[in-house]
Amino acid sequence: SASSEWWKRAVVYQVYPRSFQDSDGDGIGDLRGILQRLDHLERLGIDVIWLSPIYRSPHADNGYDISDYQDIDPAFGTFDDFTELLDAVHARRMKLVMDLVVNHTSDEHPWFLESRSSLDNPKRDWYWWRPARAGHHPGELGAEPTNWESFFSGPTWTLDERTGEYYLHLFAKKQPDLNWENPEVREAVYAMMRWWLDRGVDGFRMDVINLISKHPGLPDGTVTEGKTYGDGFPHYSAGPRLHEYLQEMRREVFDGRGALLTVGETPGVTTEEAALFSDPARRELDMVFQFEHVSLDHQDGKFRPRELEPGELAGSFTTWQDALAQVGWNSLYLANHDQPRPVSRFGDTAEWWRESATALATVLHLQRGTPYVYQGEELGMTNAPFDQIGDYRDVESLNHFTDAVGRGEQPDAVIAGLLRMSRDHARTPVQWDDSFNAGFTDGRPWIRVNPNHTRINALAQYDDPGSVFEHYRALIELRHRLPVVADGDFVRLDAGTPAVFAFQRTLDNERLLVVANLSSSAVTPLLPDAIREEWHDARLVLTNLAGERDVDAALHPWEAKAYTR
Ligand code: ISL
Repeated sequence: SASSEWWKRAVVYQVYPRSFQDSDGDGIGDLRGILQRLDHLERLGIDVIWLSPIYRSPHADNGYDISDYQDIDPAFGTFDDFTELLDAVHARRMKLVMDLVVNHTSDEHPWFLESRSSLDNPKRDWYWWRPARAGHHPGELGAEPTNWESFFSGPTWTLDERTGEYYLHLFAKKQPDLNWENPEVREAVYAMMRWWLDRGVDGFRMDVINLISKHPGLPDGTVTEGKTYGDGFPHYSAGPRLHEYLQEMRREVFDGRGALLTVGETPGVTTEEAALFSDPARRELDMVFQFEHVSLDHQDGKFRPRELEPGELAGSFTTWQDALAQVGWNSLYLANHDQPRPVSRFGDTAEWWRESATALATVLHLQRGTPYVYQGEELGMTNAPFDQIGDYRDVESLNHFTDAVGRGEQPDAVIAGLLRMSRDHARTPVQWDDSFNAGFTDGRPWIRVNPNHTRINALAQYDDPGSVFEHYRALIELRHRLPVVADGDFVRLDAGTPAVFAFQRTLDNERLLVVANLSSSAVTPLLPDAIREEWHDARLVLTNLAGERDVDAALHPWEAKAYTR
């Protein structure tokens, strides 16, 4: 029903608490800091906050390694702080969605401590333990049970000396994978989820949820030339019981509860799978995050990226719009805490910073689906100029550096890759104003503040009608005001040049036309005659430049326009 699908009209804002706002001067963002900045979110007009993990954690992966699912990490505050934040968010008629990280726990979680304590511990089977490969001694080179490479470099298996067996970790050594085959694991996770919902949270963003079912037998992956490890992805993703688990979770956790949001993070998901996950009739998830558009520039791995060809980004968006047109629902995003800043990656920070940040936002937000804004994106924050390894904090970047340099790559070349693609670009503190440390902290920030905060910051953008912030605010307002933005059909239009992304949205008698130049050169779109006639003299509802108003006028670099009829 319409009310249960409230998220079709919603815009979600992701808060990465460590980098959002520090309230106590320890240099780490916290819950009271978020409370202090709720005005910013209300001003922007978002409906939902997705809060990255705040649970107790050793912070090997900034909280994506959880040692207690039902407690707040002291670095972020107390449970009372959390309750106060949740109440304040609700008082402003916003919702709060939590991050759910249940593919793995921390190796310091009591479940894992028990599991590793002996071969016959009742929780032994809660994780993936395997002996050394046949014919190998534990600890020997190549003795790992499979040849899979971890997301964060090196093997996915670590030997535990005490019992002489290996445990599986698709991510860091300190993130052992839970064994979802074991029904006790699933019941413990569901009970924990119900506990949070009972406390009033409004749903979950589910970390790497398509990795929870592994293919039994755990076969080796293919080793491509020049690589030490194999690609285990086909064997540990989208396993045979994945949909069964999600349907079970839906029954055990969500049935009979009110207006919640569930969004799965699903790296490598295909359009066909995404339709299955988000088909309401199948009762799994409301929507998933797909990764196609944020993988287009990966070439020889993510740290050796390539430039995109004109039109590639628009082409990928169109594929997903078309694929989920009848069944399922798209989530729309350019950024999150794992991705470089979109204006640096897809736009032009040299000459067209403001124009490209707003053009990219326009084509994203005016698609069909639920848009997600990542903190600082609404200010046009850029990648950080981190040219020394000491600037970096992220476990993925640091492991990659050690690994690549260990294999003989030049440190400078490895840094060049990090300068393009490190997750730390998303994790520099939010730039609130032009003061020392950008208003983020009175102390020493855990990661360097981007020096361009003197130019790019929230305070400078509020109430400036030409600012990136005001453009995001206008896009969000348009979605709330016009049903066609939220739910209209999407049809890509041929604009005669791949640099221009043009599309039409239709809902009953309401129509929206978007024409955007996603390049740093001026171009003249050549729209189909019928479209030009129909939209001649139409009402321009949104633009990022004071250019020509006609639908077929020449477009300035990164000019984006939206019309309604
Ligand atoms: O950024 C990536 C590495 O290149 C992605 O592959 C990322 O690891 C993947 O999308 C899973 O991300 C999620 O789970 C990770 C955590 O580090 C990420 O922050 C989280 O978003 C493990 O929990």
